[in-house]
Amino acid sequence: MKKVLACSVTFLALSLFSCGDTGVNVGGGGDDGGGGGGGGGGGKKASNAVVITLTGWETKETDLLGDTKLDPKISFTVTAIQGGRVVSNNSTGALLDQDNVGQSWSGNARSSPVPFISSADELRIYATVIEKDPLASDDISPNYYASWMDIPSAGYSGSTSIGQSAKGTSKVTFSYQFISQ
Ligand SMILES: [Ca+2]
Ligand SMILES: [Ca+2]
Repeated sequence: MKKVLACSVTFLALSLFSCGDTGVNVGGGGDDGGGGGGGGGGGKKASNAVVITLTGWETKETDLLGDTKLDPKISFTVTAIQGGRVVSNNSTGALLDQDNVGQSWSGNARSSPVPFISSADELRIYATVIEKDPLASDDISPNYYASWMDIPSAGYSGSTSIGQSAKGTSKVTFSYQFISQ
């Protein structure tokens, strides 16, 4: 399921992302029977943080003079939106920050828990990918983000990819685990 955002909402969320960005609705509520309840159902504990593990990155971007040994720095931002407003916006540190890794990477780079406002209507996870250069680094972040319209319950986990491997952008694959802390 996909949804196209109104420009105003996108602008409010993060000015880094231009109008017309598309969110990928990963689906909330969990696959464990409750579904769609927004974590409010009896017995389910609401989550207020998410642990993100970067597992893959790909691009077709090239570096100076066509060099394919890229130097990526990758982090994630967790944005909670309530009533059309951003109510929390927290980032992981860099989960990958290496030189000359090429145009793809795979592994397991796990974040600390990233907190968010649990009463939000929507939760988004954005990936930021910087291709480092000595003088002017390039932002090759995905043009997509993951979105949950119902905040998953604590214990819910899964994985997804956002974006595409192309010039000027990236495909980022990650897993997520919602927790209560
Ligand atoms: Ca570059
Ligand atoms: Ca570079």
